[in-house]
Amino acid sequence: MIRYLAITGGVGGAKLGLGLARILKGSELAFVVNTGDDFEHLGWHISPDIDTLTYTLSELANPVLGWGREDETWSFMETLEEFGGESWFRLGDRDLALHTLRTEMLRNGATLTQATAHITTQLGIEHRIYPMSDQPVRTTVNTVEGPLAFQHYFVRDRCRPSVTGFEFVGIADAQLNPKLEGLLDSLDAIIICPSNPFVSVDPLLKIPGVRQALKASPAPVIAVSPIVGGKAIKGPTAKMMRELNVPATAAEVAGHYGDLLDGFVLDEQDAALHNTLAIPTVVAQTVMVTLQDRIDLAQGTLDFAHTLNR
Ligand code: FO1
Repeated sequence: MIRYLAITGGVGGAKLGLGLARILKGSELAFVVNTGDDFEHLGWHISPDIDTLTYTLSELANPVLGWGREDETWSFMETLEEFGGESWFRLGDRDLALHTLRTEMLRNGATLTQATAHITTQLGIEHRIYPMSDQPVRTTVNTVEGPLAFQHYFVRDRCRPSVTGFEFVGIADAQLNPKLEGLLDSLDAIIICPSNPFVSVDPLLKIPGVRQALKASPAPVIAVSPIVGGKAIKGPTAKMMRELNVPATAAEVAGHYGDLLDGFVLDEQDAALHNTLAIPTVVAQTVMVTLQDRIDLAQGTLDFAHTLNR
């Protein structure tokens, strides 16, 4: 029976996801993944956060970038560039096989959940990866230069424009992945991995009824801080917080999730915040460099979860 649900977004979330997957069997742990970063590009349906987790769990991920595949070649991109095509979003030759397969399945009527299950099974992944919703939700980043589709903000413009807020287009008509509804009552813990709270986790939490459903689950909800010593390990979380005029601190991330949380995992660099928040905290090494770091943080998070009774 699935006892643990991990909520992930991009690269940071997938790192802890790998640690959890090394400890818990496929029958015990499932993942729910942000699809707000998804987009249609050059004719393909791209689901970057699902793919980052898929490649990470199947140990095919590019170890330097964190996204895409290792041992990648770029003939398609180079040739597209020669034609003057759009090449800001780097799609490797091997990676394109996945996007082609998924796009074809979706065109033939499969849901994103079905396409993801097929791909992850083919890659030998024993854990279930559930898109947060089968309905399209598309994150728009509002900036001082105007609204930008998420990948235009993140990849094309390298997170340069100053952020003023976020919109999740389609959210009002999205439903939580029905595969998750039956799970929530029997969970031992819900773990929010160290992903960007604004653009990786909020899209899930803003699906109508989801926040309430997670809160109503008997399982404690624990978040691992994506902010360490005032900085994001990867990505624009700290920059976004500064631009939104909130302090770029772990305490602010905990405050952002508010009463959803039953516990919060702080990094050693933020040990001074221990016992200063309204909820229980634990201090751990959250900066994951090695595989053992990922496993240790996963184990520490699970041990902490077991101490929290709702
Ligand atoms: N991230 C980049 O910074 N540059 C890219 O060219 C890029 C291409 C890409 C292709 C497939 C894929 O699954 C992910 C890709 N990513 C790229 C990562 C991705 O866009 C972001 O990490 C997430 O959307 C943020 O969580």
